[in-house]
Amino acid sequence: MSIDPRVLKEEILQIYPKKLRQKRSEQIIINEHREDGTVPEIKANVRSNPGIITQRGCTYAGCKGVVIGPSRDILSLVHGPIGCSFYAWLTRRNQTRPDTLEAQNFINYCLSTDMQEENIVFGGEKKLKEAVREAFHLFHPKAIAIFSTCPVGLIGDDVHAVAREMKAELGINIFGFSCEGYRGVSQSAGHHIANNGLFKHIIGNDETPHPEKFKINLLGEYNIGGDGFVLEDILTRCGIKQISTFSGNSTYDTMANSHTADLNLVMCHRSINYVAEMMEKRFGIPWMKVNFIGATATAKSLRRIGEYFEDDGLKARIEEVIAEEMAKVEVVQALVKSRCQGKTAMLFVGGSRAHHYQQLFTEIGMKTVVAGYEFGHRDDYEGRKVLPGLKVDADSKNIEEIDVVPDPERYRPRRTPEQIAKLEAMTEMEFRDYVGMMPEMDSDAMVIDDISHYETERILEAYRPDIFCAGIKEKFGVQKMGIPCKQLHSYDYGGPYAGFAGAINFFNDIDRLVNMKIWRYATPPWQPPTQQPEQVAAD
Ligand code: CFM
Repeated sequence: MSIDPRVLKEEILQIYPKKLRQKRSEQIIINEHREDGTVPEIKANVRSNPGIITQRGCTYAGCKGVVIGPSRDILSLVHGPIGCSFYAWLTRRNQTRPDTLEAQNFINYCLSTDMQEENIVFGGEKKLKEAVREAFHLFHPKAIAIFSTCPVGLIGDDVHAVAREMKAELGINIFGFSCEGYRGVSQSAGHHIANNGLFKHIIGNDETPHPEKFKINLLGEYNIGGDGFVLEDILTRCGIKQISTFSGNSTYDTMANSHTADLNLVMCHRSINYVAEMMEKRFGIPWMKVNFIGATATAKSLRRIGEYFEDDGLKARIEEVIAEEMAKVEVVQALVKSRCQGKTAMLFVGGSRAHHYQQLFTEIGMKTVVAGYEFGHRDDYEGRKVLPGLKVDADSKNIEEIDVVPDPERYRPRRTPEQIAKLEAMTEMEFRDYVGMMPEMDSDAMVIDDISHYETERILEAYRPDIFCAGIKEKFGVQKMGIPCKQLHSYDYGGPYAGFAGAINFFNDIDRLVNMKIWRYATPPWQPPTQQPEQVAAD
C-alpha cells in the first residue's frame, strides 16, 4: 500500500481547531534529506495541549523514576500524596543486582511522606523531617534523596532547607529535588533536574583510584529488563572497566567515584547529556554517543572505544568478542529476517528508543515508517548541531543551568585538542555529538512529536503496520485493531534487548509477534465486520 504522508498529514490536521492545527502541523513532519545536509525543523519540547491524550509523564517521573530511582542504595523518599509514590513503585523494570545478600538495596521499597490535607494547609516540612529521621533509623542508608511532588511546590515547602538540616543532624548525604510534576513540559525537565542534583551532590565525592587501564562510565543506561547486565558483561570481556552507569544497577559509591573514568559513553542522550557535558567541563572527561541497541551498532560502538584508547591489545580483544558474538547473532538474524523482511514498524517511545530500536528492525529487514518521541528535544530529532539556535522559553528557564568551571585540582583533560581532532578525523568518531533520529530515517518517513491518541489511530488505519512499539497506555487499544504492540519502555516481560544477546532476544520476540496468526481474528474499527459473530447459546 502506498501512502502519501503529506496528504495523510493534512487529513489528520483537519480535525483540529485552527490554533492547534498550526501547532500540530509543526510537530508532524515529513522527513527529508536536504542537499545542505539538514532535515526539516520540528517543534519539540513544548507543552502538550489539554485533552489531546498525550503519552507523556511528569517532571517528577523523569527525576525520581528515571534518573535517580535505579540507583539501588540511595534511599528515595517522596514528599507528597501517596499516589505519586505508588505509581512510581517498581513500574519501570530497572533491574539491579547487589554484590552480596547483605548489600543495601532499596529498590523494592516505596517511601513517602503521605501528605494529607492538614499538611497541605499548614505545611509539610515537619512531617518531612520526621520521615527522613524514620527512614534513616530504619535503613541506615549512605544517602537520602527527597523528591518534591506538585503540592510541595504549590504550598512552598522548602525541601532543600530540610535536606540541609537533616544532613547536619544525621551525618549522611541528604539532598532534595525541586522536581514538582508541573515544573516542565514533560519528564524531560526531571532528567535535567536530576542531572544537576547528581552533579552537585554525588559525582566527585569519592577519590578511590582504579588500577585498570581502560575506564569508562556508561551514561543513560538504566538496566531495563537487564540490558545493563548484558553490556557490563561485554565490556568486561573486552577488558574495559565500567566505573559507573547512570544509573542502572549503580550505587551511590560508583557514581561518587565516576569522575575517575577516562571516557563517558552516552546511550540515552536525552536523559543524561547534561551530566556528560558537566563532567567534561569540570573534570576533563570527553564523551561520545554510543548505541548498544542492535548487533552492528554494538560492534561499532565497541570499536570506537578501542579507537579512543588507541591500544592494540584492547582492539584485538574487542574484535574477538565481536566475532564470537556475531556468529551467534547471525544464525538467528538470518532465520528471523527470512520471515520479517519487508514488514513495517512504528515506534513511539520517550526520547531515545524510537531512534535506537530502528537499528534492530533494520537488521531483520523491517522498515520504520513513522516514529516519534514523547518528549525529545529538537537535538534528539535533528542532531546537536541545532543546539546553538534553540530558543530558551519560559518552561526551560524554570530549570537551573549550572555554570560549570574546571575543578582547580581535579581537572585533567584526558585527551589534548589535537588528539581529539585526530580521532574525529577518523570515520564516525565524533565527540560531544549526536546526529539525531531524522538524519537516519528515510525521506518521506513521518516523524511525530508528542503524538496524540487520535493521531495514533489515524496513522494505524492508513499504514496498517506490522508492529507498533510504544507503552502500556497504547498497547491494548492498538492490539484491538489487530496490530501487535510491543512495549519498548518495559519490554513487556521480555528483554534484555541490548548488546548481542539482547539483539537475539529481540529478533525472536518480534518474529513471534508479527507472525502470530491471532491478529487476523481481530476486526479493526475501520473494517466493518463481514459476518456477525456466532451466537453462543447460554446453557
Ligand atoms: Fe532515555 Fe530511557 Fe528513553 Fe527516557 Fe523513559 Fe525509559 Fe523511554 Mo520509558 S531514559 S528517554 S524517560 S531511553 S522510561 S529507559 S523507555 S520513556 S525512550
